[in-house]
Amino acid sequence: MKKSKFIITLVFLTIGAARVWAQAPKPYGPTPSARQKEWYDREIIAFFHFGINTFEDYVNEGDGKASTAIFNPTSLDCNQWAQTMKLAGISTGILVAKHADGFCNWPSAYTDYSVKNTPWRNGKGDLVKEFTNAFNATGLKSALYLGPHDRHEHLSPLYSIPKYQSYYANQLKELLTNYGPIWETWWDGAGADELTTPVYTEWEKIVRSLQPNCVIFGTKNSYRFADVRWVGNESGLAGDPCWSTIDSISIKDESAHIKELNEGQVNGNAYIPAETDVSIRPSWFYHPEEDKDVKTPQQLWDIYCNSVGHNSVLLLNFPPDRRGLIHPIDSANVVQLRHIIDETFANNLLAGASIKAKNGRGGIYKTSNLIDKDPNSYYATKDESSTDEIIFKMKSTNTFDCLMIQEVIELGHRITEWTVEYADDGKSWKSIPGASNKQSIGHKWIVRFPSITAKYIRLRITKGNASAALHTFGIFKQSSKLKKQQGKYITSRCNLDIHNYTGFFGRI
Ligand code: IPT
Repeated sequence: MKKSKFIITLVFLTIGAARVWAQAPKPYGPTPSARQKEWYDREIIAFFHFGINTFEDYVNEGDGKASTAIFNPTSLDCNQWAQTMKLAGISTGILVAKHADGFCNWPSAYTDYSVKNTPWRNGKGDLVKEFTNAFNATGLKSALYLGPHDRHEHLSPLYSIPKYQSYYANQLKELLTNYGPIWETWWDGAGADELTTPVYTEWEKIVRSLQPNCVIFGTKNSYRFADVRWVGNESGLAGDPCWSTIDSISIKDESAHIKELNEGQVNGNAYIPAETDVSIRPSWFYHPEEDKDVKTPQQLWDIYCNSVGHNSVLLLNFPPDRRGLIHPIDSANVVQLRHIIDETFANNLLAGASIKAKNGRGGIYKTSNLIDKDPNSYYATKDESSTDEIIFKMKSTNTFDCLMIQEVIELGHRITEWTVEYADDGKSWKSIPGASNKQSIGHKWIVRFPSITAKYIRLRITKGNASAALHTFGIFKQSSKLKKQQGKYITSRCNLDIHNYTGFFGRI
């Protein structure tokens, strides 16, 4: 063989060997669909409860009898909603098109109980249109809640009759045909026990044919069609652990399965991650007496860490007021949440650390991928290693009180037990409070703890279903803005609309 041929052959053999050696890990168990992946990447979704209840005194579930004459927002402006969400870094909004009272926020052709019989915009208004137009124009995604429970149409116990089923189906078609891309639809389980799976089977066909990318939030009898599940409470708390997998057959009797909804099941047969719905105020609809009870940025940060940071997506509700605007306290607090999130995670203190792993896969799956900011690169262990020990030696000693870790969700839940420790000398390891024997990771897991100062960090993966595949690992110092918040300080400063807000952080 000529020398040049030999060298070329050698090069090809080496490349081939490296490829085999560093082949991508194979997925394990149920994995997310493209829709679920897109949903996870949203992290926070805004919910908007607005309708005829807004104009009644302290009503959160209307009886369907309120007169349409009371619906008259004085300065409704969905651009203000969209701009606020943009400032808060929230990419998607779900508008309640029809709540349990049956009042339609759009001029449905199938009922008179709608905006067309109100004084608002002289009966010519269409809130769904204004909402979707404003969100689309701002580069945000629109989504709609069409409550299956309708106390105006419903002559109990007649949900089962074809008349109601086609009434709902027709409205679903209106909403999914006339308003551009709709990214999520919500089948609230509240009051919907009578609705059977065959009914949802027909409705699901409508969703899938008209809006193939639309994520279905399903509950109870619609559960088998669900892309995402209810988290089991309305307090902003996803479980610990919180697996994206769950046995789909076991959830029909919801009340008997609140724990499974909250925590998922480690080897569940279906991939149906939890969506955490919670209101920024005590109620879902606006009531002026709750202006003093808006969740503070600190409370919202807690909720973020317990939902997004527990492998869930946060669905945070904003109830627009009787003017049809998001109240300035709500706007200010959610924008400050965004500042807190961004400031906390801007600086991974492991950046620049030297990293040693025991069971690295090699090739492109290198340890430095854990601390780069590339969402496509990841670290992986060898196929035969479902455990690992990864030591980070920082350039200098750092103080931190938070850690964040992300798995490669397309490859399924792989890691099932992990622990993080610290040391000054790289030898005498101490556990980080709350970071021992953790279980699920999934899209994102966050742990907060009292401040620690150290130079070495050790991530131990102690059990797994398959080789580990991790996008990100980091330690952080929580935003200094959290400390500055004392009691009602934030809310007392923010009494202007978002347009004119010059509060705590200056003009935004
Ligand atoms: C609860 C429903 O039972 C559940 O299916 C889901 O839709 C959830 O609401 C959404 O928050 S009822 C509520 C009063 C706990």
